Amino acid sequence: MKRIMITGALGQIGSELTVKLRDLYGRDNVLATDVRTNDSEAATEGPFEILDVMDAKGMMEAATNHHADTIIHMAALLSATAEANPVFAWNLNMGGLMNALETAKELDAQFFTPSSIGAFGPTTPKDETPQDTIQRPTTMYGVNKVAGELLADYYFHRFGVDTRGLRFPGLISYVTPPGGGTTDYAVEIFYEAIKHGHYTSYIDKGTYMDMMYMPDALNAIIDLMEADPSNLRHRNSFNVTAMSFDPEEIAEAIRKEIPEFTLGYAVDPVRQQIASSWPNSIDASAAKKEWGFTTKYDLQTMTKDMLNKLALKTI
Ligand code: AKB
Repeated sequence: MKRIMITGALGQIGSELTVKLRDLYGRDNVLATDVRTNDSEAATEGPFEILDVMDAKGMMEAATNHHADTIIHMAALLSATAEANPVFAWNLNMGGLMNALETAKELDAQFFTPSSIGAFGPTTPKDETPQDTIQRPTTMYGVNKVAGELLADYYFHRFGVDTRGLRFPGLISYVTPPGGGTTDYAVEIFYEAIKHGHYTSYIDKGTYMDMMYMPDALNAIIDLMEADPSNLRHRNSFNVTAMSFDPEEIAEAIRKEIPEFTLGYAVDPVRQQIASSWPNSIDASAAKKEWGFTTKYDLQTMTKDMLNKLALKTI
């Protein structure tokens, strides 16, 4: 049975991934860590430790004591927060990643960390962005993600660490809200639709970005980590996506469930500029070919599920 340690376990992905991994591999085999704690299932229903990913010694100790054979490194600042504090973002995103890779190297552990559509930039082909293409991002987050992909490849080639990663699009979930991302509007819109029947978008109409529903994202992580390494030509990181839409299209999907829903705009120049530098839609064919990536949810099925689940939460 795997022995997994997760960093950033109380974040948007980590809080659901921890629960799913405990269901799959056994509660006590999954150590959740984060710089803070709360009363979520990830923190309270299984092994949990406070860990700052900048603390290399603390990370090594936690992983060694847990006898970890798999490190899942999720702790990072997202794009908008990183842009507001670029020096801190570099130190946290790169320092944390380096410590996690060193831990995986010392313990001969398998390694996963997410990259992002943020690893692309304005000179990248915008439509059906290929797996292997120009990566000259113009955000600190993007710079961190490209450097992180290269670093993870380096640890594979130089030290034989079994590093794997996914370039995630915006992830949509009803469980834990994201914080500080550019794609967060596509989550907020559902909360506001339920609460007020109206949403004011900080991303402008006509701005297309890739998105995926959280259950598909969690399955993608698990499937990639379980994939036969002999089939992997790429490692860090695979393009994955389920859909691409602009604010008008997601509003239209919501209107099929809540006909009176209205959408307005108050565009935030910082996040709009980030969004405009990212692809409209990425090509996930390498992930499909090399380890069988699939998704279950499209825009309408995700919208229906999100609204149903959020409505139940607010009762
Ligand atoms: C963000 O918007 O920063 C993230 C991402 C696409 O990596 N959701």
